[in-house]
Amino acid sequence: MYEKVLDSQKVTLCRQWMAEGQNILLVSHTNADGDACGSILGMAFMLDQATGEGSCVTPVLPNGCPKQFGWLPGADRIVSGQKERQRWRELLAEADLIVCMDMNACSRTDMLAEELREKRCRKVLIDHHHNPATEEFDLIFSMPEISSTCELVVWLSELLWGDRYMGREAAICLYTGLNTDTGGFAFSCEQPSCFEAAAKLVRYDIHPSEIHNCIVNTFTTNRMFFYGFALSQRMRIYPEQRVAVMAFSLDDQKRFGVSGEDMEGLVNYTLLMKEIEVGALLREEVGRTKVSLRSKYGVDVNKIAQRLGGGGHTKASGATCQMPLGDTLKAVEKELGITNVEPVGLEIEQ
Ligand SMILES: [Mn+2]
Repeated sequence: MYEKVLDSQKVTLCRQWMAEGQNILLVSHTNADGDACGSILGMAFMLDQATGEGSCVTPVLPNGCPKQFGWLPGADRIVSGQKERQRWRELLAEADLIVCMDMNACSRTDMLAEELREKRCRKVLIDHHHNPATEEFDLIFSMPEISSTCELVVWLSELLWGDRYMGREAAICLYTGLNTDTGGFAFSCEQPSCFEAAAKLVRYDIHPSEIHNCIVNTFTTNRMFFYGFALSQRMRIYPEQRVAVMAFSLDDQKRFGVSGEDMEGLVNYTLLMKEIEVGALLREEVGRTKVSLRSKYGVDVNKIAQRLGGGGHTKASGATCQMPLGDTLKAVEKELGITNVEPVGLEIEQ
């Protein structure tokens, strides 16, 4: 699969660098999702075997492994750049190979970005986001057309090492990224290769239903009550524009004791409405607002996110706006073609 895209000279070079690596760091983006966690851990399990005696492979996430993916095999190996600042600096100083995964630029690691950019050593990028920062890496495997970084790791590892180092633990991690980045094989999975990668992983004695339970069926009661509040009280629906927007203040979040992690996936609920094509979720943080965008038909929300200073994929993207919630809401609604329109209200017959 993808032999044509994954240039054999680049694959050979990558194999050589990985074999020569004594201290290898696998790094992904802040607020890691299933694909970020899955790709660095899946690759870590394979590199443990592919590297020589005495070499050290360390997965790193800027703000650690999110609680929701703490069950992944190897999650306890992940170093949090933020919480373990000193350890990160030591690891970085020692590193002779850095593999950045599921991120297109060092800036995606926020507080680690500058140190990462300035570090001089071999740097490889394995990713599926648009517009990779080509000047920041020595070797780039960038495939925006592929479902997930985890799928890319499945095919790249096959070219690197055959099936030699694939095993159950790596397969669980990689399947998780495939599952989450496609919303449970619902979008970004138009290519047969996505299912072929899943089929390949399932051969390693992994159980999709168990993984599904770990990924999806995990709500706390508070989170469930918050979703009820979000859908009934905080969703603005614009049928004419085929858009729905949810916005949450810091107070809303405090009231239910929920964090950004708890809102993971909430934006997708907007698209459950037949008439809605584009959904947005705004979450206020101190001094800034995070925006998530989703689209189910032809609208390219990556372009919209880019105009807001962010990016991502055609059907799923995001941005961080350095503005309070109200101003961000105005900016987002303007980008979505909503100006001077009243949202549809909840109509309940008394
Ligand atoms: Mn991804």
